[in-house]
Order: sequence, then structure tokens, then C-alpha cells
Amino acid sequence: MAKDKRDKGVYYITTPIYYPSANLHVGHTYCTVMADAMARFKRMTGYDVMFLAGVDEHGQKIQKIAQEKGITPQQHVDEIVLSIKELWKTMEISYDDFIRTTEERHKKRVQAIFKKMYEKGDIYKGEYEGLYCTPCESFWTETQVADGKCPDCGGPLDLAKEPAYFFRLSKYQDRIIELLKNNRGFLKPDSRRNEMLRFVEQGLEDLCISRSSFDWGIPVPIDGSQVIYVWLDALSNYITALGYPDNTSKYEKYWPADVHLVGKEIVRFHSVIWPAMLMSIDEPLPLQVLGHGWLLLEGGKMSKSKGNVVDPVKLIERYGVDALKYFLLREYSFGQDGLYTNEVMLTRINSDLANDLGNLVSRTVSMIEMYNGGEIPPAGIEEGPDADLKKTAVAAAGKVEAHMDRFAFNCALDEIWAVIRRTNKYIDETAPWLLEKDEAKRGRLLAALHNLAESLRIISILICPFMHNTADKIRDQLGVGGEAAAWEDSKVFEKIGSAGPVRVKKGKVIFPRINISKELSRLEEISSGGAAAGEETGKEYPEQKPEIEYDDFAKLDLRVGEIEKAEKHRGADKLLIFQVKMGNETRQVISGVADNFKPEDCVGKKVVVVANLKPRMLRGQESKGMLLFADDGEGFAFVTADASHGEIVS
Ligand code: ME8
Repeated sequence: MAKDKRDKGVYYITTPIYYPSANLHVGHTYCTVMADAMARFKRMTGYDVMFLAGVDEHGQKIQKIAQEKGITPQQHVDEIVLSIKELWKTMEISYDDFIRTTEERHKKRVQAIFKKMYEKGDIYKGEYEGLYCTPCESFWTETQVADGKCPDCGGPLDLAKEPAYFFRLSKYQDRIIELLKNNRGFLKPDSRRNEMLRFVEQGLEDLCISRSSFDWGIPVPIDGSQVIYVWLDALSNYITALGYPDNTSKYEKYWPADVHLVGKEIVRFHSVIWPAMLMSIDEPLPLQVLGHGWLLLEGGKMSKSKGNVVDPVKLIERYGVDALKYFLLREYSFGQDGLYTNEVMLTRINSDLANDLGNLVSRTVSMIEMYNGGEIPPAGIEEGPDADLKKTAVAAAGKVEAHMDRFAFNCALDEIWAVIRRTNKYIDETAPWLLEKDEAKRGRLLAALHNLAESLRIISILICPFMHNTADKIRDQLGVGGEAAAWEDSKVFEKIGSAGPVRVKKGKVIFPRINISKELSRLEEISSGGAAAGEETGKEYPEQKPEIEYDDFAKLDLRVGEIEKAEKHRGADKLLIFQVKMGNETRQVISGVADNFKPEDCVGKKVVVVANLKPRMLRGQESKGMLLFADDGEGFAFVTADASHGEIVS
């Protein structure tokens, strides 16, 4: 018998084992990404984690699809399972085991579980006559069905009439009611618990647990003419993967599961049928079942059977794994449904990843390179906003832990982004580019650069469970890529450089800005089958303008200036007003780039100015000259000037 292991430092988390009926969509990815983030978080915070994923390969639905394709069910699942495993590999899902229900280890153990239930007297033979939903693999009685449609998916129901074995589910009704009533943590969110309680209180009927009208399943051990009902087969995976009942070392260690993470539509199977099965074989119940909400598209739930799905592979190809993971974890609240649109996703990636995080990394690393030759300075005297920055940064880990306890991934990320935003604000408050101009302020400049690097080091640890590739990239640029990111190190400030000098090294932009309107039309084209797979992602240069003569170009007077101030034009949404310092003169230049840049991100940039452009009035403000921007295939980028001057060695 397994033990209560809450305080023993092991953590067992599972996702549903998905049907390999078709390729998985973003909805499945959402659930698996949450489980992965939790598994990584628990590992980082010192738990011995067992994270189980897998596929649910039997049942009428799979048999039917294979028949339609003219192949065997095994051929069909082998093909789809390959693509599912490939997807998880691309997404670096850190599962510890992946169970296929067609594996021998699973089949023999499910038969053993069936036998135990039978020997307990909980299984009897009868005849099933009722309704069956093949997409949901669910039995329904006339009383549960209002309009002839499946109460879960709304699809058509088939009449099933066949000899079958039944599980005495009704026998466990009172214990299930007690479980749902008295163990308030068992099923979350509370709305699901109340819904299930109402369902069970209406009375549980015995459950049909075998089928004889098709054969794609595990044979009933006591009757070769029947296969075991796919849900009994599938639910058992959570313990067969641990070796139950014949090889119990992992089972002893990890069972009961800390959490079964499942979509809300299958909460009924996990919080009623599964506990009753475990009661029948006298094994402990999982500690918690968590029902997450659905990703909806306009028009309803994204689902394989409806075919209205978003393909995660396409999104990863274009924006990368970490951007997709971040978006899914940050945008939606656990337990609630959320609408998926490309625009919401792209806006989230631009604002949080390209602007907030990406800019922080590139500004911090650039300034350390420019102002201190690339070496992170040691800690300096605390002044002004330093204390607030430090307090915000070191307090974040504890807040993240509290949110993760509730599976509130969005709130955990919000806390981390509060540190990112605080650090960006710190750059504006300390304005290192101004400190650099005054030798007397050198000490302050170095202290500020240290604090920026330190804050970024803390951020690189905090984001690890959610986007570990980005964490690695940041740590490489910061020069601490060699050390493992340890969670506890995010709770101390002033650690960077304490064991010797650390040098930053500027790398690629971690999240390129996306031109949202262009990208939305690309995604439209892709979903209507317009784009070739494997095309280069995100980049598309506009058509080249007609050739010009050298003399045309020579008319331009190009000068380098530094943006000292940037603000929105009060009278025009699209315009930014820049104050650009060029030698002794400060010029006002106006550009139509308010959709592309945040004013605060522009300050400090060394830009190229067309100085001799005829001045113009733009909505009541004069613009003298023009800033140069160029299309880098992903939208507008500032044409910036390198401050160094070539040295000619003779
Ligand atoms: O139910 N939004 O498999 P399944 C969010 N084999 N999550 C979604 C989603 C959406 N639109 N669509 C699917 C089965 N999911 C059984 C499970 S477990 C012992 C057996 C996720 O392929 C969500 O987690 O239909 C949901 O519960 C699961 O995929 C259903 O996957």
C-alpha cells in the first residue's frame, strides 16, 4: 500500500493521455505546457518529480478512423503518435515517462486491475442498452440526454445494445459524495466540484466497462469476446505507468499522484469513475484533480472532431517554442475558458517579450559593453531607486511560489513581469547615458549597471520553469551561462560577479518585434493553405523601389544624433516627437512610428538623421529633418550608428 507522501519531496503530475485520432492542436499543447512548467518549477524548487504523459490509443473512435483511412488501427496510431512525440520533443516537454496504451506493460496491468475488481465482486455481466457518443467514448442514459445529443460535445449519439460487463459504480456513490464534500482540495476549481457533487447526488448508475461490437481494445481477461471499455483502460495509465500492480517500486514512491491535470470535460471521469475504481482495488486516491478551461475559437471549443483547430507546429515555426509557451501560460486563467485569436497572441509576444523583456536584455548588455568595456561592475553604494529595485527583485520568487501553489501561471508570470518592468523603469530613472557624460558620476554609473545586470540575473532564474531556452540565452549574454540557474539564487541581490569578474557578450535579439498587421495576413494565408511549410519564418521584405542615381543619394546630409527625449504627439496617434541631440544643437524630429516603438525604448539610441530635409509642420509641431528607419524583413528598425570610428593603421 502506498503512503501519504505530501512532505517527502516527491511530486507526481499527469496530463490526460490524448487520443491519437488526429494531430494535436493548441488546446492539448496548453494543458501539456502547464504540466511541463509545473514539473520544471517543482524540480527547481527541490522536488523529485515524476511527470507522466502519453496516449490513449484504443476505442471505437480510433477503430473507425483507421477503417475510413483503410489502414489498421495500429498503423494509424503509430503514425499519429510519432507526430505527437515529435511535437513534445520540439517543445522540450520534460516528461519522465510517456505511456502508450498499446504497450504490453500497460495491457497486462489493465487486465490485472480488471481481475482485481472482478474478484472483489464489483464486476458483473449484463446487457447494455443505451446511447453512446463515439467522439467522447461516453455512455449516456435517456434521462441524461435532453435533445438526442451528447451532453458533453453536442454530437450525435449511437444506440448500443450488446452483452457487456458492468462495474458497480453505484456501490461507491456515498463514498464519492463524501470525498467531494469533505475533501475540499480534491477537485478544483470549486465550480467543478459543485457541478460534480450535483451530478453524483442525482444517483450513480453502474457503469458499462466492456464492449463487444468492435475489437480495438484490451481483451477482458475473463472473456475473450469482449474488450475493456476505453476509459477504464485509459484511467489506469496513471498507475500502470508506475508498474502497478506487479513492479511496485515506482508506485510506492510516487503514488498517489499530487495532481491529475485535465480539461473540464473529462473531470467527471477523473473525479467520479477513477476514484471509484481505486476504491474498488483498495488503493489510495490521487490528492487532486484540476480541471482547466478550454481554448475557444470564435464559434466554440477548438476540437479535433470539429476540425476548427490551431496547429501549434505552425506557431512554433514562426515565433519559437518559448513565445508560444509564454503566451499560453500568461494569457489564460486556469480553470476559465479563453478565446484564442492570432491578434491576441501576437500582441502579447510584442508587448511582453519583444518590448519588455527583449529590450531590457539588449539595453542592459549594450550599456555594459559601451560604458564599461563589457565587464559587469561590482556592487556600488545604494542610492535613489536602488532599494526599490532590489526589494522588487528579491521578493518575486516567494510570490511566484504562492501563485504556483494555485496553478495561477498567469499571476506568477505577472510577478516576474513586474520585476522586468521595474528594471526597465530603473534604466529611465538612472539614465546611464547621461551619467556617462560626467566623470564625477562614474561611480553611480557603475552601480546602476551592476544593479541592472543583477536584476536581469534574477529574472533569468525566475523565467526558467516557463521558458528555459530564453533563460539560457539571457544567461549566456550576461556571462553566467556556465552556472546552473538555481531557484534560491533568485532570492539574493548582489550576487553577480561575487566569485570573480563576469563579462557580458551581446547576442542576437531574443524576441524580434513582429509586424502585427503583416503577420496577421500571413497567418490567414497559412490557415487557408497558402504558405509552404518550412519557409523562412516571419521575414518578408517589401518589393524594392526603383533604382536611383548616385547624385540623388549625394543630396542627403546624413548625421548621427542621440535621442534625448521621445513622446507621443498629442494630436496624432501614429506620431512620435523626438528631441535629437546633434553636436551643440537639439532638433525636434517627428516620425510616424508610434505603432512600432514605445517612446521610452527610443531614448538613448544613436540614430541617423537626414539633416537637410525641408522642415514641415505636422499637426501643429515642427519637424526638422527625418530619422532613418529600414525594413529588416520583420518591420521597421531604427538605423542606428555605431559609436566607434575606424582606425587606419599604416
Ligand atoms: O479526452 N482547450 O483525450 P482528448 C483546452 N483520451 N484544452 C483542450 C482543448 C481545448 N480546446 N481540447 C483538448 C481524452 N484539450 C482522453 C483522455 S485521460 C485518462 C484520457 C485538452 O484527445 C484538455 O486537457 O480528447 C482535454 O481534457 C484533453 O485535451 C482531451 O484530449
